This record gives sequence, structure tokens and C-alpha cells, in this order.
Amino acid sequence: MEQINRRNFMKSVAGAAALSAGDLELGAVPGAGPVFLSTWVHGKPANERAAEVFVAGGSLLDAVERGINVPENDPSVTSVGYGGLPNEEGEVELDAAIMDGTRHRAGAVASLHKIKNPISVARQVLEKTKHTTLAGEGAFRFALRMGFHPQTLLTPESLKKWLDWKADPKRQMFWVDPTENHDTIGMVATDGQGHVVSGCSTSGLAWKIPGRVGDSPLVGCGVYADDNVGAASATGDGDLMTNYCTSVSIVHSMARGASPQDACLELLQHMVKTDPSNKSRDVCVIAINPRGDVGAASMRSGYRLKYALWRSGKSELLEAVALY
Ligand code: SD4
Repeated sequence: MEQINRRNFMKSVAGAAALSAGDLELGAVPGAGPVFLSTWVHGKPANERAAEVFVAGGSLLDAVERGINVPENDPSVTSVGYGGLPNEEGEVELDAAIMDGTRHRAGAVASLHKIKNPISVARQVLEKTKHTTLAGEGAFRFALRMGFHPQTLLTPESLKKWLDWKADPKRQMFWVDPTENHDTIGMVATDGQGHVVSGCSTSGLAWKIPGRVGDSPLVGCGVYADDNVGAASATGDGDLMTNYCTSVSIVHSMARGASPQDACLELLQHMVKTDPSNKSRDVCVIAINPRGDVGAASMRSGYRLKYALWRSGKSELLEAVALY
């Protein structure tokens, strides 16, 4: 695989003619260089920040962490970090994980309160402990020991939405309005030199039962990364996806020879084979291999994934294929 140093990479980014959309088709074999692939519209500024951190000399893990910090810090993104919609009791509970495909190790936090950057706490779990996952009060106390500052994560807007939900006698529990629950950020990345990382951060489903842990902080579900094969992440109904170990299933399909795109589709097809009613569920997945081939797919067109792709200095927003 061609090795590039950062100076050459920056030159090539500055000088490269913009790639046409056709050049970036899923499954195309691109030249070596970093690639960042993220879920939803807020994935675009996240990818751009990740690329900036990487080009400035950060590691791929630094890049994915800092990229994911962008939607975590943005109060207008209502399912990630600060401004994320709370659980049934009005408390914002955050889940996040980051996995390093080189060491085959992850760090994760679940049901973390009052800390707006769970992906950074997850990174500290990875770097500073021999554990993989910390949850709830223990995760919070660990974050304080690592120097994170506690704060209220409810914004006036998210507090009002929770009060309105509480006041609605006909309110649905656990999944009120799918349009409000689409904002998890999953990011998969390669440095173009054989390394891959997967990261995911979310406030989970709005109005969830306190203590509920979704797929996002679970290794193999919301994140999976292996330099020998590739990385995957997911967004959607985590209670469903956890039962399919979504991300590791995709990476294992890739290990058996599937392209990232085919591996994403295979997982969705398998979900429907085991239970046809899964056709109508909210499931979206993304995948990448160390060469930078990417895949993205949604189960159904009514919940179609918009995903962000950053490659060779070009940052764009695309629509994933939908199986149904
Ligand atoms: C969860 N998978 O907690 C997350 C929510 C999500 O788009 O991704 N929404 O179940």
C-alpha cells in the first residue's frame, strides 16, 4: 500500500482536482489517504474537524474523537451530547465508544450523566485503564478523575420538549417521534496506511427508561474495528441492533470477502431473514476498509441514512441505499 506523509498529503489535497461524485461511488478503489465516513448531516462538520486534526499531526484516534466532539458540543443536535433529549425522568444519559483497530481495543461509557463529551471519556477508558466499559455513576466519577467538568446537559429547548412530552397524556413511551431520534453520530475512518478506527456517541432514544443502554457503547454493536479487515458503526433502533451485534457482523462479512457495501446489505438482509417484520425497523449502518472503500445502507427508505464522506479534501453529504 502506498505510504504518504502528511506534507505530501496536504499538497495533494491542495492541488488535487476535485473528484466527481462518480469517482466516489461506493466500492470504488481510491488512492491511499485518510477517509472519514460519518452518519447523518452533522457528520459533515464532524468529518471536517477529524480531517483537520489528522492533517495537523493527530493520530486517527485523536481525529475520530475530536470529530465526534463537534456534534457532542452542538446543542442543535438533539441526540448527541449537550442538548441531547433526556430519559423518561428528564436526565440526559449519554453512551459512547471508540475502538482502535490496531490494538483491537475499545473504550466505552454507558449511561453517563452531566459530561457533554462521552467519546472523550471513552477514549480515556481506552488509554488509562485495563477496562473496556464503565457505566453510570462509576463512569461519571471516572470522568471527574480525568478532569472533565460536570454541567447541565439539558438546554432550554430540550427541557421544554421533555416537559411537553410529560404533559401529553397520549405520549408514547420510549420512541415518541422517530424524526427526533436520528442524530447519533457514528464515525469510521482509515488513515490510508492500514489503520482503522470506529467511534459512536449518542444520548440514545429520547424518553428511554433510565439505565437503558443502547447499541452505541457496546463493542461489536455500535462500534467495531480491526486493521486486518475494516471498521463499522450503526445508527437507529439500538434495542434491535444489539441483538444482531451489527458492527462485528459487518466486519466479519468483510473478512469473508464482502466489500463494505455488500457487508452492510448482507447484515440488513440477515435481519429480515430472521424476522421479516424487521423490514419496517429503523436500522442504518456504515463501514470502511483500510483502503478506504466505504459502504452505507438503510433498512427502509422511510428512515434513509444521510451520511457524510470526507476524502482527498472533499467533504460531501450523500444518501445511503435503502433495502426496502
Ligand atoms: C440507540 N442507536 O441508543 C441509538 C440511537 C440512534 O439514531 O442511533 N438513533 O439506540
